[in-house]
Amino acid sequence: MSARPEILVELPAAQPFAWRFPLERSALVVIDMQRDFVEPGGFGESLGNDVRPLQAIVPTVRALLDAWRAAGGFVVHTREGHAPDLHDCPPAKRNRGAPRLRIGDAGPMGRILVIGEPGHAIVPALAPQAGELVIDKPGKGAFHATPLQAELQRRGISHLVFAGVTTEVCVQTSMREANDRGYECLLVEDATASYFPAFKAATLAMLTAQGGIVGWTAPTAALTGALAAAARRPLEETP
Ligand code: TIU
Repeated sequence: MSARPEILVELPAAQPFAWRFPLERSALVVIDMQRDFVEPGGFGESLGNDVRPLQAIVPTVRALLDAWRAAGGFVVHTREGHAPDLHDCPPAKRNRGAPRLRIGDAGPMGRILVIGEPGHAIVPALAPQAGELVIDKPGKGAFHATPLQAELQRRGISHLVFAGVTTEVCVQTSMREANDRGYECLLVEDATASYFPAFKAATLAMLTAQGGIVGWTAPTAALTGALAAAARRPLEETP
């Protein structure tokens, strides 16, 4: 029996320098592409935000997902939300600020950020498929109070490619948690969005500063092109 050669996906133009990842030990982690953040009437809008910058990335995240799935890569989706009795929502989170609707209040898409409500669902275009992991998280980070670390370790995953919303809140928190746990991390620049474009730009810059202190970034086209090239390579190299 011959071992299958490891597929290495090369991103020579990643920031702050070239990145490569072994596809079979990598996961695409799509953070919180939920109706509550992306659509009018949800949590994001209740905080006073314009959701249009988040809506704008849905086709790009879909293109990334399509390419990752076509390459046979493992996909993780996260959803921020709380149990109906809100036992996992600290008062410090529920009572913060002066939103129009608080977590647990009834809105046009059901109770805000409550598991099982329509607004808690991932937008239909990015719905999880069979075999993909869905992580429900009560915090901003994907590792806090979730089984994510155990699930990744069980699969031998060492490299994480992040997409989703919002760049400086749940995506950045999750990437920092992952970096501290020893994962090699890359954020896909145009497959993430913030309600505040300046915060997105600052986040991309601070993650990659100081020699990639938190990780790397690259655009979707670099990922999709590299995945396609990696898929072709073994065939081309076969005499
Ligand atoms: N998913 C996520 O980023 N949760 C937030 O609350 N983000 C905000 O930007 N408010």
